[in-house]
Amino acid sequence: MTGDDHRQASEPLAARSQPGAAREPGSRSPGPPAASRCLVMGVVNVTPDSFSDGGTWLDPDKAIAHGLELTGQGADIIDVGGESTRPGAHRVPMADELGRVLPVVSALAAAGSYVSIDTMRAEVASQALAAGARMVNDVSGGLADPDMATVAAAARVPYVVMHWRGHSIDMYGPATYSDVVSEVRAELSARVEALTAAGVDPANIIVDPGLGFAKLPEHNWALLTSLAEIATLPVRSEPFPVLVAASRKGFIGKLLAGPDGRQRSFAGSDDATIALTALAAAAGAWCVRVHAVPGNADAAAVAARWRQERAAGVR
Ligand code: PMM
Repeated sequence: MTGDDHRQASEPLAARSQPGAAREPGSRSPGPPAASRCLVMGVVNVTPDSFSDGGTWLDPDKAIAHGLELTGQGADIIDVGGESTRPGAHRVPMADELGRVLPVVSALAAAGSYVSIDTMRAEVASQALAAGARMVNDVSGGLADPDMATVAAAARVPYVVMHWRGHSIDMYGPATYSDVVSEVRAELSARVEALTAAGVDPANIIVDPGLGFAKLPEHNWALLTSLAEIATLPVRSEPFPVLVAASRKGFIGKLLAGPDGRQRSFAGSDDATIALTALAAAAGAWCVRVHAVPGNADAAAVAARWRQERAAGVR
């Protein structure tokens, strides 16, 4: 890898000259941002109660500064959310969600960050896109709000369709599967079919297995080791880009529990998240959604070099 390659690999999308990066906010050409490596999405939760960072970035100035810091650390995309989806969470009134995310989205977009809006509400997505967001991340895959498909279709922006079985108030009730990989694939495929029938361009769809959402640890591990199958859905033969959002989730903390059985802390799970980023990126993930950017950006660069070598030298 040359010095130029390395700079390219570690430069944030917002500053890079390639298809996704070159896209101006208004241009709305189909397809998610492209890169020669797995992209890194930095999380800005503007919430009082998200599971790992709730309350830390609720103040808009702090959230904006954090988003800029993540961009400076190499995040390609900044995912701004105003509603926690931690297990047991209640819905947040829409006015609160809008009040949390809009100032942060506007400021980060104006500063040149590539902003994704993490919401299940069509109206929030619509207002965030008008404020400069360039991508929609919907953990419900269009199920929570029937108008989301219309907004995503009209906006013609990249749209993350996550596998979801219901609101977080009952996170684990629906976590029953006889074959988690084939059931998640079938349910994601049905969502993609419904969304494309409603006008969403399939070229804009990114799929996400929804780690932790109606999933027990064994389900998460099965899905993580089946990313190629998640990408290739029954609905079409060409693979979809896959987003992996494992960062700090409880199944990592459980894996790393100490001899006393106490689960590893959220921030104490960051090194294991980096390990998962390397594995997911080497397996072809399109993007990882993470709280701590630098180590994950390095892992994505390592995996890109790994993939390049593997593709060049089948020896
Ligand atoms: N998880 C959370 C929030 N947003 N978006 C996608 N696409 N996939 C996820 O798994 C996902 C998400 C919850 O985690 P957080 O509290 O760390 O934001």
